[in-house]
Amino acid sequence: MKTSINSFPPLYIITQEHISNFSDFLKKLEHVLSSVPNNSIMLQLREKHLSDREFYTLALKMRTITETYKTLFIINERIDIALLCKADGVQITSTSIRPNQARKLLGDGIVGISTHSQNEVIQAQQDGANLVTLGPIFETPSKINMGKPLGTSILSVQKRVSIPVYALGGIQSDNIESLAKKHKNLAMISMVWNASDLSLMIRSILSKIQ
Ligand code: TZP
Repeated sequence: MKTSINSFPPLYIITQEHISNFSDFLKKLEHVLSSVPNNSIMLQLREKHLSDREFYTLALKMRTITETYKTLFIINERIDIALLCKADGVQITSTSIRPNQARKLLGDGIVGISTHSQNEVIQAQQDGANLVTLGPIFETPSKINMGKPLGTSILSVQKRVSIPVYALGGIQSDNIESLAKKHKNLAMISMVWNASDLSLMIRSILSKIQ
């Protein structure tokens, strides 16, 4: 899929590292993507517990579904697998190979960087990243070794860069309303995947940020 990388969706959903039953997960994913407008979410596959072969198999199937529903599909860290499954891009960290090196492999694919400070955001843009996640903004149940929450004021860095800054970490029903009033690009794991009705949850989040 070729979607303009200048118009990223407001909601970036990252998988929860719990996928074991691929066919159930893929059915759920297809149901969700068929119920939200095309290109309203971007999806990242981040399942570090899977073997390379399992990860690739799942990525390939997700690529088919995301292509059908015109959803940007990003692979966490594995540039080789992103290339093999023709994903739209990769998400790497601020200590991975530099974005311009990743770009030599990916061509015009999306390069996202996970950042944890304003300086890292600015550096990511200078290095040619297309987007960043910045976090953890709040205390998060999903990743305990991420360090202290950064708080929402750090998101003012969005004014200093032209690439989208996705707030990540600890976004939940008790803080999303006030966060969404200040900042429109949100990334999340548990709030989405722990919902009993995934489609309803995603539509409700989109109504707050679109
Ligand atoms: N990086 C910074 S916080 C985080 C990652 C991967 C976890 C976010 O998960 P949740 O469940 O949305 O708080």
